[in-house]
This record gives sequence, C-alpha cells and structure tokens, in this order.
Amino acid sequence: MEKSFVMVKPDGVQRGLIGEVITRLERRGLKLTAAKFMKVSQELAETHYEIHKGKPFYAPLIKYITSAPVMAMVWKGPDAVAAVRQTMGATRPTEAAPGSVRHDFGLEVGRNLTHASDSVENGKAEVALWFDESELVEWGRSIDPWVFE
Ligand code: IDP
Ligand code: MG
Repeated sequence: MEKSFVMVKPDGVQRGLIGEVITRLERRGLKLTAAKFMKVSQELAETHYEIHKGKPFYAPLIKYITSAPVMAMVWKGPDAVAAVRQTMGATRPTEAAPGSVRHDFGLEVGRNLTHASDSVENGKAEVALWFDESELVEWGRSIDPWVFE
C-alpha cells in the first residue's frame, strides 16, 4: 500500500493544529504508520528541500522549517499520496480547495502549515529520509476491511 510522508510544519504546530491535521487524515481512513515530534536540523531541512535550492524562497523556507518543532508522520493507504495532497490542498492557500487544510487555516504560501509527498517515488524517498525502518509500525487495524476494499 502507498505511503506518504506528512509533516505539520512549525506554523501548524505553533497554532495548535497537529490534532486537526491528524483528525482529518484519520477520518479519511488513512492509516498512521509512524510519527515523531522533532526539531529539524539544518542538514535535514536542506536535504528535504534540495529540489528548491536556488529558488528565491529557498533560504526563508529553510529558516521557516527549522524555526520550531514539527510533527513528522507517515500515512498509508490506497492512493495515499494523492489522497493526502488533496486533504492538505494546493501549495498556495488562496488556490487550495475549500475544505482542505491549507484553505481552511492558511493565507500565505510561506506559512502553508503542512508538507505532503507529491509523488509515490518521492513518498518512498521522504519516508526513508525522515524515518528509520525500525520506526515504521506495521499493524492490523480492525476497521481496515471497512475502509480498504
Ligand atoms: P508543496 O509543499 O505543496 O509540495 P512546493 O512547491 O514543493 O510545495 O514548495 C515547498 C514549500 O516551499 C511550500 O510548501 C512552501 O512552504 C514553500 N514555498 C513554495 N513556493 C513559495 C513561494 O513562492 N514563496 C514562499 N514560500 C514558498
Ligand atoms: Mg513539494
């Protein structure tokens, strides 16, 4: 089953929205596989956002993501990458669909509350970057047959 790396960014943590984000993903039927509350090192931030190096928002982005703790998670499910992106909403909160996290709680792209993997391939790479294999919890959820066909 597909895995998505999800992070409640420092603004989401500071605003008390960890529970809100988790609730929405749980309600959707996605399955929590790993979670840790942590400070992001400069090195981890730079590796995670390597693709954006050289862009005008890169330096502020690294500063933002290392400025306060984040909630890093892995969520699993059929089509999990697309499902999580949809629940989080488009990168720019003013372009995010009503009902999405970024729409409902955000205004500015530089304070858009969450991260979610944008492809299956990046999902795998990000899960491996942020978590040790031993931190991934494989578990049977009793409602699985009522959520997964
Ligand atoms: P994503 O988080 O929806 O995948 P990306 O384009 O990968 O969006 O950008 C990574 C992050 O960089 C965004 O979530 C946002 O925090 C920040 N960012 C992207 N574009 C801008 C911008 O134009 N100004 C400020 N920050 C930006
Ligand atoms: Mg991205």
